[in-house]
Amino acid sequence: MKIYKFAVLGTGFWSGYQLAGWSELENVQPIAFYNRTLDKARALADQFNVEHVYDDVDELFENHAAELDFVDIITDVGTHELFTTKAALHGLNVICQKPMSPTLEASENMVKVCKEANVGFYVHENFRFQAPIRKLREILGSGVIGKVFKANVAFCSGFPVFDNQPFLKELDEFILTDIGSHVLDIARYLFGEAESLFCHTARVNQEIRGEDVANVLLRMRNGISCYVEMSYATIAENETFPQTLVRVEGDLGTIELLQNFEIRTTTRMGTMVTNAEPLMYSWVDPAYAVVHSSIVDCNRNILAEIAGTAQAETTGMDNLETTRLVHLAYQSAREKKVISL
Ligand code: 89Y
Repeated sequence: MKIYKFAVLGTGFWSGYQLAGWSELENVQPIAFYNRTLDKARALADQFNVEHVYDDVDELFENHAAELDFVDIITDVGTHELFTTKAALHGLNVICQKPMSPTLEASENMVKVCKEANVGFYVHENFRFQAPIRKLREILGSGVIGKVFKANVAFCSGFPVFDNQPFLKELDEFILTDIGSHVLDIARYLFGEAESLFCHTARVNQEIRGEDVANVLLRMRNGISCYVEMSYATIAENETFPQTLVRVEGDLGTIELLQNFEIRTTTRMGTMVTNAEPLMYSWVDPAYAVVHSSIVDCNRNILAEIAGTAQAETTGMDNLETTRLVHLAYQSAREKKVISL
C-alpha cells in the first residue's frame, strides 16, 4: 500500500483537528510541519510523532519536497497564495483551507499557477461533507418532494466564535468569507449554480471589524429561489452552532434539516423522520462535532483524487464558483444591486 506523505503549513487552532482527521485514514503520513512560531510547530509535532519542524517554509521544501506527495495549508488566509505558489513550483499537490484567498483575483491565480505546474489543487471545503447535508441531498435526489421551487440555507448563531479564533475579529470581511464560503457552497452542492444574487450585510457586534450578518438571495439557473442567511449575532433559545439548517420546498413536499441532525420529509402522505448524526470520532470537540467529523470525509475525497482512484469534489476550479459568490455578495451589498453571474 502506498503511503502518501504530506507537510502541514500552519499549526494553529484548526491544525490539530485536521491532523486527527488525517489519522483516521490509513495511507497517509505527516512528515514535516511549518509554523512561523517554531514552538507551536514542535508542540503539534510531538503530539503526532512528526520529526521535522520549520519556521522557514523554503527550508522545509528544500529538505522534503522530493519525498512529499502534497501539502496541507492551514495558515492565515493572507499567506495562502504565496504558499500555494511555492508548493506548486516544487511539484507538490496542494490542499488549502477555505477561503482560498482574500480576493477573487488571487484565488484565480492560485488555480492558474497549480494548473500550469500540473499539480492538483484542492480546497478543504468540508461543510458539504457533513452527514446531514449528504443525507439531505440523497433524499432530495430521490425526487420525493417533486420539483423544487424554493429553499433556505441558514447558519445563525450566537456562539463565542472569537474565543477560539481571535483573528476573525480583525477581518475587514468576516462572515461571508468565514461562513459564507461554507453555506454558499452547500447551496451550490444542493441546487446547482446561481444566475443572480442580491445581498444585505450588517455589523451588529461593534467590537469586530467586519460584518457579522449577511443575507443572500440567489436565483439558481434551474429557477430555484434560494435564500442563504448567516449570522453570528443571533441570540436564540436553542443555540445551533455549528449546524447549518436547511428547508427545501417542492411541488410534492418539503424537506427540513432541523436542529440535532433531524431531517423531516413531509408530503401529502405524512412526515418521514430521518436521523443523520455525524460520526463521533474520539478526538472531535463536541462543540464543533458535525464540522470536525466532516474533515475525515473531505480529506478522504481529496486523497482519492491524488491517488488517482476518484474525482475530488472540492477542486480549486470548483471552489472558484463558491469564491465568486462570496465576492459578488460583497459587491451586491456595497452597490445595493442585483448582480448577474
Ligand atoms: O472558521 C469557521 C469554520 O470554518 O467553521 C466554523 C468556524 O470555525 C467558525 O466560524
